[in-house]
Order: sequence, then structure tokens, then C-alpha cells
Amino acid sequence: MEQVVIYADYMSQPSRAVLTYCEIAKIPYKFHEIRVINGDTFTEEFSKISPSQSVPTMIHGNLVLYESNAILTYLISSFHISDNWYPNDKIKRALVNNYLHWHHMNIRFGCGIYLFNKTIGPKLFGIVMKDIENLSNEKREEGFQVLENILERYHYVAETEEVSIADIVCYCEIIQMMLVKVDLKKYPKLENWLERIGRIPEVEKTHRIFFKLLPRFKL
Ligand SMILES: N[C@@H](CCC(=O)N[C@@H](CS)C(=O)NCC(=O)O)C(=O)O
Repeated sequence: MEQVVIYADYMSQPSRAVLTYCEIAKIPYKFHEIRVINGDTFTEEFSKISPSQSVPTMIHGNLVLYESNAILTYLISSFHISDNWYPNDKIKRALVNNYLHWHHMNIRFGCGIYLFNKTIGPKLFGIVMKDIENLSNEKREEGFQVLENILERYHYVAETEEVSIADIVCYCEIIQMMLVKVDLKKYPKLENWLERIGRIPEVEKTHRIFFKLLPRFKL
């Protein structure tokens, strides 16, 4: 089988989700570091690799994917390990997919877009967009409340009783908010879940690298 090639940045939340699953499933992959904050995604060379000029981007044989959740589900179907990460049971899988779709416009918007607007955006484009800041703040609070309600009834964010890739995707996004020291006291179940997911050895491993690289973000 051809080797998986991943273009990613440990500072990028969706990149870390993909890198974490590679660790979990022990997928042998070739890593190319793309530093978003340095404008590496804008280069002509990268535009020939990634149609969206974003990370993560994965190449496997002739296949090129540039959406993290699509990469994750592809890797799972190619390097399947235990069933919990993306269950075969159609109801459980539907619940994981439900989270993966909801994630983009809610947790990703509320956390990732907020941070991009505050950190990389001003560095690369020279502006902070006030409307985006307000909207992402609203989205984040609503999204966290949805997760708090789910976690009152279930162990994991996709309403499953076993950990799934939805938890990895969600964790990578929320932990990035520690850059601006967001207060989660209003969401005790969410805080407890963050601690539990953070203790998964492969999550610890990719986030150790992330925390080491944090000084790259000068907030
Ligand atoms: N929906 C995409 C989002 C990817 C994304 O926003 N990547 C950011 C880094 S976190 C990026 O590459 N930004 C650089 C750019 O767009 O130029 C996914 O989940 O993979």
C-alpha cells in the first residue's frame, strides 16, 4: 500500500485531529510541516498540492483530501482499528457523523474562527473583524451549552458511551481556546470531559507538541 502523506501544522486544530488518529491507529505516514502563521499555505508550491490551500491535506496514492473529517473517515476505513472510533453500527455511526457535521459551524466557528480572527488573521491580513468576533462569541457559548447538555446524559460528545473521533475533533478545537484562557466554569461536564479526553495517550502526545510550539503565537 502507498504511504499516507500528510501536510499539517501542529498549531492547527483539524490538523491535530488527523495526526492524533494517525497515532491511535499507528498509521505510518510522511509528515510535511506547513506553518499557517508563516503564510506557508499561500505558496505556489502548496497551491499545487492542496486545492483549498489549507491544512490538513492528505495524499494517499492518487487521492487528495483537504477536509479533516473526510480525511479521518477515510483513514478509518483504510486503517480500521477498534470499532469505537467510528462505529459500524448504523445508529452509532449516524450520531458520530451528526457531530462531525455540526462541529464546523458551531464549535469550529465559535473557537477556531474566533482565534483565527484574533491571532493569525491580524498577522496575515492586518485586521480584526468585529462582527466575526461577536458572532463567534455567540456561537461558542451556544455550542458549549449544547455540549454541556449532551454530557449531562452521555459520556461523549456524539451521544455515545464510548469515545469516538467526534471527541478527538471537538477536543482539538476547544483546547485551542486555552490560548485566550477561556473560562469553562459554567460548563462543569465539559471541563470534566476535556480532562478525560486529554488523558488519552495519543491526545497527550500530539498536544505536548502543540503546547511546546505555543510561543509561535504571540498573543
Ligand atoms: N474545514 C477544514 C478547515 C481547515 C482550516 O481551516 N485550516 C486552517 C488551519 S486551522 C488553514 O489551513 N488555514 C490557512 C488558510 O486557509 O490559508 C477542515 O476541517 O479541515
